[in-house]
Amino acid sequence: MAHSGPNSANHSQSAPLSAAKALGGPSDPASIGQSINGWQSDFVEAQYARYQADPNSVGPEWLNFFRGFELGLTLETGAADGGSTHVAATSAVKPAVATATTTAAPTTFNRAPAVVTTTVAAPGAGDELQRRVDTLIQRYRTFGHLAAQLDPLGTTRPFPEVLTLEAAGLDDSALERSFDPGTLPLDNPATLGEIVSCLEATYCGSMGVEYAHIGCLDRQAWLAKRLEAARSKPEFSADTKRRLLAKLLEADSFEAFLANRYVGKKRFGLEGGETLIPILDQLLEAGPALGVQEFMLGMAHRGRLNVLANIVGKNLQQIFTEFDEAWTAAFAGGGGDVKYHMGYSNEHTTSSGQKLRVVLAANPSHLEFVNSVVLGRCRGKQRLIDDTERKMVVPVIIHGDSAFPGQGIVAECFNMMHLDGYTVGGTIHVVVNNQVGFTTNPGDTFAGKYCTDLAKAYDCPVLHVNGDDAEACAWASRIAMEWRQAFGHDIVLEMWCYRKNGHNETDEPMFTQPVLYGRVKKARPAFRTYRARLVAEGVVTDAEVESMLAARTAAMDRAQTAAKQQPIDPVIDPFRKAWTGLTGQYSHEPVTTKVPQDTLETLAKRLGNVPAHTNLHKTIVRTLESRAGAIASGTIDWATGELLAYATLLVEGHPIRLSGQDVERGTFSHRHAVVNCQDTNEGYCQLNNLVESGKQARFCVHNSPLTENAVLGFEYGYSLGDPRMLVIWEGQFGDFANGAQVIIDQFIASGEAKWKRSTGLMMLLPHGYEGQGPEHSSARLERFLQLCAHDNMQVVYPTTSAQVFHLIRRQVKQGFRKPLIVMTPKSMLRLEAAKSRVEGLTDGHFRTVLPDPGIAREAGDAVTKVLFCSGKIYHELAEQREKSGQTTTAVIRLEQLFPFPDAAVTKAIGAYPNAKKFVWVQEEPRNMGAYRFAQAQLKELCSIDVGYIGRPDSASPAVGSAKQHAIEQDKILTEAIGAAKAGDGPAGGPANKDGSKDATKEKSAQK
Ligand SMILES: Cc1ncc(C[n+]2csc(CCOP(=O)(O)OP(=O)(O)O)c2C)c(N)n1
Repeated sequence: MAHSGPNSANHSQSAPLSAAKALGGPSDPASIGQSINGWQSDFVEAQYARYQADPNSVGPEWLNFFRGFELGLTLETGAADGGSTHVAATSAVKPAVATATTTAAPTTFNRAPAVVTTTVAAPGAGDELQRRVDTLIQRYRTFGHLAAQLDPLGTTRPFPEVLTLEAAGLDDSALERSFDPGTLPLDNPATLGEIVSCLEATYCGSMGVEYAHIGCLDRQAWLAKRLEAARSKPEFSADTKRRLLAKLLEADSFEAFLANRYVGKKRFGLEGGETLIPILDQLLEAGPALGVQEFMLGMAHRGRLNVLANIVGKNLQQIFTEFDEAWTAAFAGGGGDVKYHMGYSNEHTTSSGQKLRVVLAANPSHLEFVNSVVLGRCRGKQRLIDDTERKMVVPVIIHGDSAFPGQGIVAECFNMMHLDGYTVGGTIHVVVNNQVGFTTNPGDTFAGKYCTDLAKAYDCPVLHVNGDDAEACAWASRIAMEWRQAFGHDIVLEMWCYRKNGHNETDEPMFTQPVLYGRVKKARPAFRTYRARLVAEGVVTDAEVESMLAARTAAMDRAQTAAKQQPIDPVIDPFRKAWTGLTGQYSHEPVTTKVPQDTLETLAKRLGNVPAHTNLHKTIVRTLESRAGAIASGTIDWATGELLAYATLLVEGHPIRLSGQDVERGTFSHRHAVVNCQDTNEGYCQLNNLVESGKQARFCVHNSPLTENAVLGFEYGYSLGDPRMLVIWEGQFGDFANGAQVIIDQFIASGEAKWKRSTGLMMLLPHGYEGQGPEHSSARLERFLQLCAHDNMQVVYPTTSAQVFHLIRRQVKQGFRKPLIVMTPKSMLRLEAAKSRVEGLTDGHFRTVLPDPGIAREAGDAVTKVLFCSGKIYHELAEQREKSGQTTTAVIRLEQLFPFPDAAVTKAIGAYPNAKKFVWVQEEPRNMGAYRFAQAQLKELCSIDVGYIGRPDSASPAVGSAKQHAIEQDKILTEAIGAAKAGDGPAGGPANKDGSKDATKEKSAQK
């Protein structure tokens, strides 16, 4: 037998060390025991030398480790044991891809049998045979899933060559010989025949498990133990079996009822995948004993109504009300959504009487985008109930086999699994693999063996299970639940099933999948299969099942009749529980947000605190000193205004979460909410050290991973989970937000209209034309404005630090929750004119419209032209006017663009009775920015016709050349105000009411 041992060309002295590190490295010392924890290369090499001389001279852990390592080497070289590493499995659903695939070499840390071998054959020959048996055992643990019987449609995959006796250097003659079975739950010695049948039963039945990729031996062993002890098929009690049958019956009869009573109506039925219901039910059954108080579910349309009815417990009368379309629009403010997108929540009682909450998040059609929303919502809920171990609120996400590998947000969410600011303690993923996506075959959907392959990159076990075997599915479900609670790590359960009908009930699948559907037509529903099995086992009688069926159908019948007589609002009132006392009703009524000066003074000093024994960068020290002295100086810059808003809210008991890329420092280096020690790099957050600990709420600030999509979804979800926390997402530059456009369109802008779900999420989007090119100028204000209707969100573009102070505080203090979209500054962060006097914070409130501070009240009659604008350009217009000596043009700022402040606008122009000309001025191109929106609103609500000054229509937001930008900007200002007088220096113009002054431009500090 060819042997690729340590002496082969593939072996190098440093290999064991790198393999040992692959076990988890220094951060995962538990993986192989104390002696390896140090990961000293000399030590590992010395152990290996001893092992080479005499395998029994090293301890059992090292023995196992090196044996696994060498096995990996042999498989990598493809010459192991005279066998082949070619796995000739042919997937039933991916013939083109899987036929004669060469398996990737297993990782070098696959666990070898943990018990030291005692030879039962003659010395020498016996050792060698035992080694081959060990190899075989390891191969079943690694590749057994390839031989598992997963397809309920009966397609089989050829038995993989790698699992044959011959490939391991054995043959039938060894079947009666005795060997050490290692950690297999068999007597020692056991015959090879017993070993093989144990392995076949465990790894090649209705469940195939992938876990050899997991980089932690303890976790591999945990799974092996559970799977092997039960041979992947535990003996369920008669009660459990009856429950599984009852859940299948509910799932089956629900679809049958709908198919019968609502012929031709789209419902995206679960037929073919009904075992999803017992799978989810088993999670609910097992959860409470493992500490779960709430399951937070996310899923797409397929089978959603069934889950709502039979897992979440949505009232059948409500569901039938939706089918009958018997509700009025008032049931769901703004028009609602189709029934298979709606969310629900309910209390659930397990068979043993334990209570828990089950929530299904509302979901748009966009597959998988709900995932991060579910995670964020879980995290918010975990914080609310102080679930620090993250075991009480558990996310369960149900995926489709096409969507899971296809949608990038799935990978983004896996990546967040163990990040400090985003972990939820593990997610249970259930992939409903119905072997088709709309009309697309698996071979066109994913590359690789399974649609779930992505999960392996994140060390998740993958349990592939045949949906026709309810008990195997139930067992997989329990393992998933236990794993998640034991390790706080994601796990994937892939249920192989089929889709009985077309993509929806009106679709014809025979157009595109005639062969598959030939088999589907002959398939027996899982309920009937399991029913027959339990009747044969004597667990139930046919008569009992018939009466269960009759009772269920009668209940649905009653609910349908009742729904016709008395339609029930299908949407539950969202302002309950954590949302009690809040509303979704916007109001322009000013909110009290001012703060007394002595409070501001104390907090500013705390914000400027240089922590003892922390060596800070000298620029940071200067920044902090200036913060500490801000109130005394009387002038508040943007960063201090923002931080004082946070600080005042925190000491008033309002927690805040700020997340996004580089938010701790701030992209433009203005915030420094966390300062780092120059010696240790340790971060210190003044906002969490404002007063004695326990007397302030927490400021949770997290630099996010580099995704807009998943993180914005997460923060949106968080804001649903905890409405009293101010949840803020900041874009690096505003235009990066379009990487999360689905979250903005499908959830933030329309979630309230579709699902009655309010959110107080705040988005900070750096915006402004400063010559930085097309990609760093625009937060696409126009897109947000286009989404505005029915007071669905607040869109603002504040121009002073006092305004941002009040704005942030208003978002928490107002009695309603609406998303807040803020165009935020870059260069304006350091603009003198954008600074406010302290009185701007100790007095006043956020003002939706700012009148012109440069035109005295008594000079209003002289004004003949009024410019309307929003944001940064105001300061440039004011500066230009100062330089030009203009006195007949007033500039009115719309600090809030939506909900449109028409009354405030009307009041502001009242100061200029002789104004004849009204113009909207902006720096964005005409087809962008606020112009078209503001023009329509001014016309409709204020009866003002405005002209336009700004950049002409453009396909790209801005030019690439800074010089060209400056020429364009100057043209706008000259057109709006007139030319500046030659030789004018920087302006030091009149102060706003909040104390800010006219412009002196400063350069952006953006790095
Ligand atoms: C992001 C997104 N793209 C496209 C679609 C249209 N669509 C709806 S279902 C579907 C197929 C999904 O297949 P799969 O994930 O296997 O789930 P199944 O429908 O088979 O349950 C597609 C492409 C969608 N809903 N969302």
